[in-house]
Amino acid sequence: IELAGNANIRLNQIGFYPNGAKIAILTYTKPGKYYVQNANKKTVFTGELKQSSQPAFSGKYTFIADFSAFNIPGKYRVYDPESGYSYPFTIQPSVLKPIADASIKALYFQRASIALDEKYAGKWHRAEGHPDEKVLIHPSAASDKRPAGTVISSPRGWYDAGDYNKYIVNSGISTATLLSLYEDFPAYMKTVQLNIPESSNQLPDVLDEILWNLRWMLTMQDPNDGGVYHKLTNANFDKIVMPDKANAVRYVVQKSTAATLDFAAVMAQASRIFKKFPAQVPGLADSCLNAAELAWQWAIKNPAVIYDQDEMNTTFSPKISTGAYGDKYLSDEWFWAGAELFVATDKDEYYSKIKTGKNNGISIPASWAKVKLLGIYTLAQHAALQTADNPKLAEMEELLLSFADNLIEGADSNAYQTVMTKAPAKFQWGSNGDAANQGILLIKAYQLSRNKKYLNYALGNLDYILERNAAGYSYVTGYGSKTPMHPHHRPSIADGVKEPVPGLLSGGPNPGMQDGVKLVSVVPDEAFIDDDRSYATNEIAINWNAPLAYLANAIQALQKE
Ligand code: 9MR
Repeated sequence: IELAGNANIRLNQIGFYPNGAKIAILTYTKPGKYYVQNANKKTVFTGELKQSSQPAFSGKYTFIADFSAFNIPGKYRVYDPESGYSYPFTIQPSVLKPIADASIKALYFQRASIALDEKYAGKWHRAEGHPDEKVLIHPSAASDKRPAGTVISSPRGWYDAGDYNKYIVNSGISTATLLSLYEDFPAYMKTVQLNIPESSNQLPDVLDEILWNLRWMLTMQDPNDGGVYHKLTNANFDKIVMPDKANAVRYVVQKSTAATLDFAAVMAQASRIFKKFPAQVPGLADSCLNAAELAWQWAIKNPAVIYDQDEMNTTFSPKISTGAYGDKYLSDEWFWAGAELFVATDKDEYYSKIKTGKNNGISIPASWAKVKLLGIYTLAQHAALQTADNPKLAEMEELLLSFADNLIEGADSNAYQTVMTKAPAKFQWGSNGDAANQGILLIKAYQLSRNKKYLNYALGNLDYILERNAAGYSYVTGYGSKTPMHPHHRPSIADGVKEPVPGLLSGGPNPGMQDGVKLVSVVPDEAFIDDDRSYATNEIAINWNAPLAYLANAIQALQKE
């Protein structure tokens, strides 16, 4: 049955695990009772609304309906006379599995250099785009061995976002996040079937999907010196066309220290994981580790080569105007690469880079530009490597838990009852990615401590993403009653299919309006518009989908806890 509802009542539009927390937030009501009703409008649970102790960013207080105690599987809505009915939701085991799967499958839909067959892609099937077998060395990247105009082959990889370029820095954190998902939940991830072209082989599907990007990343290293090109890109963003119609000349541009260290970190982590699959991917783990160490050597010789696109454009042509991912602060990249290489090799040379600056300058959550936390995760999870001469490692676990404690402190008093909505939250470009990345920290804290409060707040941020939020959207395309229909995503706009490609996480609230599209509200957590021109709020990107995939799959793996 189709059940109508409205967004006056904000809740996870997909649903809840029987034994899990269940919270709805009411935005226009007054104190009183609320009801959970089944499809026949029969009341199955009655509760008392509780006013939030702090207002939302809008200044308005909300009312909280906590029906966690109700645990009978079925399809329901929350009802309150002032607000009407919520969108319908389901209570059942594995209720979030479809979205957990879809969040990884979304990366398949982002694949360059392959046709998406109907068998795997359904109505979103499309022709191959960007074979990337003839990519030019841009003048900014010229060297003796590879002068400008040299042709290299650099196929595969995931398109970064709504555009069709491939950027190493952003691929780095995205690939690492998915590798961590596998590494942290191997038993569950082995059961996840994604219906992708490699599904019948002997590798878990998530690793097959990762390989599509990892193999591309390997081609971005100059074998002559180990340096890694910052990105593979057109000179300018493509028009809104399907991938096969986007045929601009492609370049690899200048090598950068950030790209090279991110690459080193990912390859070291990948070597650890693929070592367990010698029969399926013979030699791959060794190739990854060699590539990582070679990259590190380049970085040692070139410790601070910043990718400054504006400055590059003053010297070289064609000028490049696509995403810059230009990070000026590299101590966190050094730390992350050092940590991954240390864990992979146990060599002092890497350890010496992580000895210093334990605690300062750590950005929570991690982001493409701030990756130190990724190194902390790895060190905390490999505490077995501790020796008398590296006492710092012993502190990593404590450090991680203290970050999680800071994050959850006071979160139950805000209007949406989530870590994400705790003041002074920054709703910046890709804020939904931040919500997911906070969730990862909380999941890691739960794994280390087994304290369920972290798991509950991680689930709270997933609920936030799936509509328990001020904008009233379930931000994952195709999952929920009110989801973005017009993401800034070239294939979704150009393919002639009404529904956007499914499983994509929209960037989310960001009052910045960097794209010039006027927003109805610039209240930080409401600053969102489902308009495909609004790339500052409604684009999709691999570095937002990857943490969603981590969070949703981790929650699904831990659903019985
Ligand atoms: O996610 C990136 C955000 O942190 C930056 O503020 C923004 C502007 O530089 O760029 C975002 O990344 C975009 C990239 O540059 C190009 N592809 C689309 C990305 C998502 O919008």
